[in-house]
Amino acid sequence: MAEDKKKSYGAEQIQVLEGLEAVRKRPGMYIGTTDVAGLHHLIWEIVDNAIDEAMAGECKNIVVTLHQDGSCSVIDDGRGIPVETHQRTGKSALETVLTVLHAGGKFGEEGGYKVSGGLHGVGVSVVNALSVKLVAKVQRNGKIYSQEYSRGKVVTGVEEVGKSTSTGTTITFTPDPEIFQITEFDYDTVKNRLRQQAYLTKGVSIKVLDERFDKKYEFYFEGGIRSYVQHLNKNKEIIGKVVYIDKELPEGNVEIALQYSDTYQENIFTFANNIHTLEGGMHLTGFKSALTRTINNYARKNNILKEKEANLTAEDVREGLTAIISVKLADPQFEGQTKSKLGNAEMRTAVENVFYEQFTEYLEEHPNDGKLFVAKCSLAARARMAAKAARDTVIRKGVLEGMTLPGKLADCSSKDPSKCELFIVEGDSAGGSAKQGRNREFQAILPLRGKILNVEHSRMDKVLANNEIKSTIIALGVGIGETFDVEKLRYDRIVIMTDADVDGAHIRTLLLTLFYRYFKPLVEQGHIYIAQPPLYKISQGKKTVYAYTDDEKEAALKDFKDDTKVSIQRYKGLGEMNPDQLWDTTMDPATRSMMRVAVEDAERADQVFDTLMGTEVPPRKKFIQTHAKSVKNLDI
Ligand code: 0RA
Repeated sequence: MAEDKKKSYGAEQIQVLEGLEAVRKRPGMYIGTTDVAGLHHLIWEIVDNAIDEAMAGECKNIVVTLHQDGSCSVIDDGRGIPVETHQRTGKSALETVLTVLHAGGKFGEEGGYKVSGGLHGVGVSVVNALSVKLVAKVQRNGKIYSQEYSRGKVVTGVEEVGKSTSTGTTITFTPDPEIFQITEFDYDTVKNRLRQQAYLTKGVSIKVLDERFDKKYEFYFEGGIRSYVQHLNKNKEIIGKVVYIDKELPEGNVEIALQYSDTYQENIFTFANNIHTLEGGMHLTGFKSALTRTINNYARKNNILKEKEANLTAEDVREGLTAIISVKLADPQFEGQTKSKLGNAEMRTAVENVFYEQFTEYLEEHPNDGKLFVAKCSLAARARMAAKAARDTVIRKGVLEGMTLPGKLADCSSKDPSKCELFIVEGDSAGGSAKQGRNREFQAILPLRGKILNVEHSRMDKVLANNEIKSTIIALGVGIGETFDVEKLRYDRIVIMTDADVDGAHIRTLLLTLFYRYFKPLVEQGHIYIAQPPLYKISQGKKTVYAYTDDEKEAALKDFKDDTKVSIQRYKGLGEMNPDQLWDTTMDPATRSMMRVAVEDAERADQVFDTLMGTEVPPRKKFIQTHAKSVKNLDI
């Protein structure tokens, strides 16, 4: 018996070591990637554990600090990770949480649903395995305990280091440079994620402090996802109030907030256990069908929709709708290409039934809003029919089908899309330089004249009637709307090349809006890039260097000896560069740098577009003034 116990105890320890060793061998399996996205997963994992405490009603404050020395700490005022001996492992619960895969925070807990966060709940032990140093400090039982680890291995036992009347956990970790290519945390990435988490967890304060750059921010949303919807709609002309539903069911918790605005696009964001389900899933399906059913029933019952009129379609009732759907359930199944589609079928019926019932009740109790919503949807229906007629005419006339490449496109000679690039260039003069400077084998140039149409405020028939957009679509080869086919893309890389000024930033945003709204897969699959032309040419005698930022310019000036004259040329536009210079600095794959556009956060994209494109002028002006200087801030 004693022998048996010993054996299994030994086996446990071996399993623990093997477990964390597996994480270090194949980190990608646990945190997705070891690039900057994977790096930030470490923070999300710990924050998610703290949020679990908040959702259990045990934690009110979370503070994430990015320290000077490259470490990050996450402080919460939850119950504190237990330090008592854990039965199964014979170790303290703290050590178990930090060394056993998937031990998470929820073992031994009764009732309620396990809400796993992070990359689907890989656990704090993964963070420990991938940190060159991790210190866990726990306030609990009137005491302060501390334990240190390195690369998942115990450095010190659980030590009592002081007394405390409060409770909570502080995890401070330094990502391991042997694992991560980049070990520097990004303040904006952290801030955006924390904002989202704060919306999803009402009543909890989440702070981010950046000691490296002396920045800080605090998020606290009493209204939860209701505030989220208000935030998303803040620059829009709203229609009616925010409708809010929060219901606890046997299948889990269903929380929905929605509001209409006078825009044409729909913005629905769904979450399961606080994880953004980008690919949607059962909760979204249930919501959509209940929305259509509720509005049609209400419109018929109140005779706003006449007997002879057709039902409003699912698209009609979603036009101009902003909605957040957040469900929490015991055993979430994540499916799909990026494991971000909720597969639990019981959630479809749960959301559908609850939303149908409660939204119907809302409409009956708020007849004014009811009428406004139906009017908006009916308008969408009429516009849809008119737009379809117009679009059919446009398409019938062969606008896109003829597929004659636009005259101003200087195409490349290779016909292998995987090798080809399309530079979309602002203005004819820069277009001319680009045409002469390019490698015509695989680089095609499409010059655009002046501004393209703002697609945010136009329906597809208008979009298709715009010449600059038409040329772009034909050059891409992918079609649009129902005829869109990403397989037909003629270039693997589509590079937006605009001047480094406010107009350039505007044109770039218009193009990004076009791609985001009508060709989203191109953005999702990473086909869209932004060229990075230099800001300065600095020469002395025969020596020339290009500077892409002001810092680089300063550094270059220091490098030159100051006996002969140094000339600095500030490029105001691409047109000022001759073809060779444009090739050397911006187009040559061997030396250029380009920024790949990623839809990391559709919400932020929408914010950027709304701010830049929205009809309200003051916020737009402000945005351009604060961000026009720095290209990198305009990422969508
Ligand atoms: C295990 C059990 C309990 C809480 C936690 C772990 C916990 C984990 C983390 C990670 C970061 N902050 C955390 N806070 C708590 C339940 C504790 C109890 O029942 O008293």
